[in-house]
Amino acid sequence: MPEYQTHDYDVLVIGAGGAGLRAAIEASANGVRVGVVTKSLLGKAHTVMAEGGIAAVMANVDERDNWKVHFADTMRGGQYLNNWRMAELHAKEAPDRVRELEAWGALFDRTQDGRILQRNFGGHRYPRLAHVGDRTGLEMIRTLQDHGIHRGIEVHMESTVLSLLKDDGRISGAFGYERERGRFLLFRARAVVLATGGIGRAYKITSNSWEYTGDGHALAYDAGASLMDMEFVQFHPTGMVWPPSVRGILVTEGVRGEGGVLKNNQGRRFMFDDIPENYRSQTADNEDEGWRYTQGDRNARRPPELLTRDHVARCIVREVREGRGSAHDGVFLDIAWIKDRIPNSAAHIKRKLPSMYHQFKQLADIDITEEPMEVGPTTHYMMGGVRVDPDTQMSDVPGLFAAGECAAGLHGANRLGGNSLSDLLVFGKRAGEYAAEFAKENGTPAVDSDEISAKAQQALAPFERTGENPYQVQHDLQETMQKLVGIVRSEEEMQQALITLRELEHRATKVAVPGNREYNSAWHTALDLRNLLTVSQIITRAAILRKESRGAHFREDYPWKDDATGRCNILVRRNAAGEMQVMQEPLPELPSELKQIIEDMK
Ligand code: MEZ
Repeated sequence: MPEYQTHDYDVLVIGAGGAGLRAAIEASANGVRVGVVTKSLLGKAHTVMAEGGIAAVMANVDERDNWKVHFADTMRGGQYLNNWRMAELHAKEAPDRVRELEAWGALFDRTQDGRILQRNFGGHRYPRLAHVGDRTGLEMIRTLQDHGIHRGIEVHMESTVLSLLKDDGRISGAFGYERERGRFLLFRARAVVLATGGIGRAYKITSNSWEYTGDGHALAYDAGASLMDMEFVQFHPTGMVWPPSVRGILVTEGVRGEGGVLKNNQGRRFMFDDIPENYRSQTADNEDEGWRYTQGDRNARRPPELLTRDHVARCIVREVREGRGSAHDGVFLDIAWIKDRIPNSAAHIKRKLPSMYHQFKQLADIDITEEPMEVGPTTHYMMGGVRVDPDTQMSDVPGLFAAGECAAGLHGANRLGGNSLSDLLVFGKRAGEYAAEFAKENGTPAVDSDEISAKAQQALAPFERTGENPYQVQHDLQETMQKLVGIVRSEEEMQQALITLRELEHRATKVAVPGNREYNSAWHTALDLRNLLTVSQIITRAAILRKESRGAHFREDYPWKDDATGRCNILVRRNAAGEMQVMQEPLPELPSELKQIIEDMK
């Protein structure tokens, strides 16, 4: 029987990005024993890729802003599939979470009179993103990490959870391994919070690093929880496209918030060519007005580059497909043009966007204060995830909570930039609080040692085989999802994807790894494949069922929004026979006072 180390906690948090750390801090503040497991090193999380800011109504730059506007913006951006209660809680609680972060030591850029500075972002009516240059996510992680460590939270770094454990229907812990020695770990816990982030590594071009293989999504699904809105994958419009080794790395929306514009190979600002009806009255129709908006003119309307991400990404795809793209299948993002508008523009750009300046200088030898950047869409964020109770963040499985990117509900069909950092603060806190409460109210569940032993044997199986290399299967999976279930989808291509995914699933059961258990990344990749394949299949099946185009989900064969069939959530869960069930669920009824807010904001 393989050996394993055992750790006991009241609340186990899986994932140490913003949501995981915020949940761990809150659970610990509620007086329970908390452990955090992170696949990577502490401080390395996709949270840092939310560079441009945290969306929260502080009204520091425009006093017309209030929670109702933020609520309405979020619902409209999500094409009204959002869980209204989560959107309401988020808009109301985000400002307090930002102030709390500041009290814990986060440094923000300031207004002239010393308040937290806020910038414009796509789909937000007023300047709303509290930021630190273009390193906001990094500052958030640094602050939460320091605060968490001070609270005495135990962290298991470079450790991966392979499965969740249950006792009589209720969560009882998790089983995994640590990467360095390959030793197995058993975590016994009264409550578990999933905060594992996204699924970006199911695609070839992504802003996500190697850790984001849909672990929380797949763990929850395997444990019997429902997943929701999985067809909605966000392709951020601007990732680097050149050189090939950096393709997909994020170029913050903050560039456009600071006045950057998108142009095709004819030098045309193509975003003026297609402005959706429901944003027309708020969108500038000429360059001058757009510029005045970014400079704080309250009578001006926002430039079309600040339309929602789903729309901007599709416009870029159109330019490339129709032959108006850049040499490397992207378009041009130009912030250097502001030198015609403001003095000392180079110093201004370096101050507002220091990371972007260095990123392009070092990785592409481009000086963004002088030349345009070449950019194109990159898989950035998963709107779908574990279906949770909006107040407590508990899933359908008692004792299993989820927060941040691996939970569904807040963002509906499309997330507004900046709403993820506020999401993980607001709902990370709530998940931690309610998980602690659950742990206090429920005794210690049992763990079955035979089950642990079987899981360990299964994890070691790739060492016993001779067969294919896991990297090849991973590569083919990423190619398949990128090509057949990407920004523009069709029934025929997605049915083809399902066939290929089944073949890949079969190949994954046969992969072999050489060497031993110590820091063996081929073994780690072999173990990640299962989650990647599960989430890819879920995304594809949900996307096939949604026969319309809405938000981030665009179907070439159903290019319109169909309110008669599309105003629903799509749920995916495993039935008792272990089969994947995909079904539509009506949206929760919106209370009349919130309906009125949306109407008033229109
Ligand atoms: O929320 C995000 O994804 C974000 C702030 C990203 C960015 O462009 O900076």
